[in-house]
Amino acid sequence: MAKVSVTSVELPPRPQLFDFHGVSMTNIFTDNWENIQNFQARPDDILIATYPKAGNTWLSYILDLLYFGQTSPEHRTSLSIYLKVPNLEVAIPSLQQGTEMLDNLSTSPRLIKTHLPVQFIPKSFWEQNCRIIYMARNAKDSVVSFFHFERMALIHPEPGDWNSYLQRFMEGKMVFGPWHDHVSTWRKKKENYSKLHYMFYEDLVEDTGREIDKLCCFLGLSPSAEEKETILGKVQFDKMKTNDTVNHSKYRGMDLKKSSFMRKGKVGDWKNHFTVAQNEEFDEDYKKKMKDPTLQFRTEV
Ligand code: PPS
Repeated sequence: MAKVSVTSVELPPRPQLFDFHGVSMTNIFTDNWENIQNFQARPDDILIATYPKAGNTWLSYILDLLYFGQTSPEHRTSLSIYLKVPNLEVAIPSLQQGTEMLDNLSTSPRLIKTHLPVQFIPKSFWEQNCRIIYMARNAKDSVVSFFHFERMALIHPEPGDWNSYLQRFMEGKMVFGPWHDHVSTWRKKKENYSKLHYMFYEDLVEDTGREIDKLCCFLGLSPSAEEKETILGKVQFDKMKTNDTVNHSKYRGMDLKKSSFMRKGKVGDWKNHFTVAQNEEFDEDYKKKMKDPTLQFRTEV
């Protein structure tokens, strides 16, 4: 079947959540399951893993610039990030599936985006001992960002109103499952998998340069001071917001009248959404679910 571009594709109706091996998912991310599970990772592949809305696009763009910013041909800089860093699990009808895009990707290393919980990662990534970067974002800002995203992202379920959305987030009935399990089980994986760099969105906001240095250390890269300055300039929120290759503004699947992909990029926007009562209930629920004292999130910087 001829594949059309993501800027012109006719979209299916909004999908429904269903239970998939114990995790809420939609068919957009499970239809290609056999190919996902049999995906052949290469030793130099780099997996960029996050729960939805934790800054995957930001990290993907940083890595793309670190690896290919200096050397890539002119045409590459005008390619959308979803083509340069394909999403492993995505399978939108009539579009190329993530695994197919990755099989056709000619870069080395391949940069690969995923939101899958750790137990769903294809086994070849572990077998090939690939480098994996996991970025986590605090739960309150994650749910706010996810809510606005699902209002506009037509390949996601209808979010409903804010209060019911927040309840559903606490119940873990979100695409890719509960936030609490996602961030905790990925963190646990660090105990027996050394090639996992676990980082926080809040730290990247606080000091992007410092976090890029840590990333480079993990990846074995040593960009010049000038290269680093150039990258820092390009990955600022305001710069990315007006950059069509990363702001998803050309993607038909986003109803830009409802929100924007590069929405606020802040730590603490949850304060503009949570009522006092919602905040108390959320904190109570959080305490019951997040028992690991070594996994601490900042809700303001
Ligand atoms: S997705 O759709 O799940 O892949 O979204 P993801 O890219 O993981 O996360 C989107 C949120 O990341 C914010 N973002 C940034 N914040 C600060 N600085 C920069 N440069 C940046 N780039 C992306 C983006 O604005 C989304 O967060 P919210 O809170 O909605 O603004």
